[in-house]
Amino acid sequence: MKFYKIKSSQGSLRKNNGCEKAPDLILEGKESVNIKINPNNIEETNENIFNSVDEGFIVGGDHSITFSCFRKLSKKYKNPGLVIFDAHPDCENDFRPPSHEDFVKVLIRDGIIKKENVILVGIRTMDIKEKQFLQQEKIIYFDDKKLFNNIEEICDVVMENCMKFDALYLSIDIDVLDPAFAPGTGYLEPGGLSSKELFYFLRRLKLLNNLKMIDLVEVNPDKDVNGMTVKIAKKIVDELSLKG
Ligand SMILES: [Mn+2]
Repeated sequence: MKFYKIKSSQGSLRKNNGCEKAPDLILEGKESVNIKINPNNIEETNENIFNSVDEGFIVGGDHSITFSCFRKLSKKYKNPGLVIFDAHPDCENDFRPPSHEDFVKVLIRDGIIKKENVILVGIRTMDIKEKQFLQQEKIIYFDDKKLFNNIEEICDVVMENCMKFDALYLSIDIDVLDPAFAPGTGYLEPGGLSSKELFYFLRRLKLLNNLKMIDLVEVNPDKDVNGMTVKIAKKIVDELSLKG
């Protein structure tokens, strides 16, 4: 599997400065492609991402990088889908260029993805505008209440939906995990998945033949405790990139 580093926190609205340090730590010892960043120009960074990234595993960086990575996948396939593990729906505004709080809404509004091809897992904090957007647009999402005691059945539903896509993009915002497991990130949201629960999902999702692109974002080494978030991030990379 090909690895890419996107060392940028430019789309984090200064709320997760430091997450640009994560790729070097998480992909330590793995041969990877460094995407060129212009720290003063996010539009140029986004263009570089779009031009340089391809199928494989991408480590960020803030969540806005998914916008350009998914855009690339959408040029190669007719019916790509996106499964996002995240505490937040990232549908707040539709700023251009999109920030890490908006990129899902912008992907939908700009017609880069069909709204029925978006699946959100692990949502537990959203503002009223975001809730209305998800409901109006009938976006498939599984919040903390739906997930409670129901992980296996929800995973069945996610898997069934994913089989309809000709290419699958899996995006993991580390804040989907409970802060007890992953404290090194920008927004600490209690009530998240345990690492065991996340690994259950990932072990099943990686069996899908249409899985083409994966990203892992929002890990912030500056906010980490005993390096545990970086460690779990490394395990996520290994789990998804190694066979068996
Ligand atoms: Mn996010």
